Amino acid sequence: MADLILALDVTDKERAVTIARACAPHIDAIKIGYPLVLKAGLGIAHDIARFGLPLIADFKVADIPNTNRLIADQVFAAGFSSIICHAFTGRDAVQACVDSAHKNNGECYVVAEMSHPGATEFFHGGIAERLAQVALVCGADGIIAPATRPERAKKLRAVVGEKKIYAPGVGAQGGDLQAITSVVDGIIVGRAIYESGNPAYAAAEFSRHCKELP
Ligand code: OMP
Repeated sequence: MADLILALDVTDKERAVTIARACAPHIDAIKIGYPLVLKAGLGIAHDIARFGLPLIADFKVADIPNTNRLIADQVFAAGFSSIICHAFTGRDAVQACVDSAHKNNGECYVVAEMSHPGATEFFHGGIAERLAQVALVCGADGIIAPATRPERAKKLRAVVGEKKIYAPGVGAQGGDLQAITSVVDGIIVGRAIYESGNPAYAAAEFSRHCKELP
């Protein structure tokens, strides 16, 4: 059983709100990031948060600690409940995001390994494991691991233990829903829901699989 997180990467504000409203009964959280916020403005966070679901800010924050803190504080002031950051910047930078999140009763997720084909160029060879270790040391709430490589998500599970793992890559990126759901705490799905003819139905179907599987 895993949570279903909708990656709402549409850029039209009205469409985003319509899809969020339609999918809300079937999903456990909504993730938005640069595509929607840069077009619709940061205020879109409040418009989406009113559907009552956790709202994840996917800005993959990757700056010096002070700038990370300034970014994260704005994210939580805007109505988000979680933030995603990178960890290659080092422990102090990740710690700034984690501290801001916890000060604001929110959560921080750290990218351990990405889902796209090119991610193997830098994340493999022990790097993802080290990034996951940074998440642990900093007290982050969880990591992001690839649904496109369930065997890697399993390896990262061995590093983070009970910490949450959210996995993008099912659907448009070709990840196998069945193979990943038993390994992680949540799957992140975008295009396979919001580009489908009936996003609410697609979300309900993903949700049914997420909740049915062990
Ligand atoms: P779809 O490929 O349309 O399902 O969207 C996946 C979502 O997850 C997008 O918002 C990506 O930016 C995000 N994502 C990845 O696809 N791969 C990663 O490694 C990390 C993320 C993420 O941090 O959410």
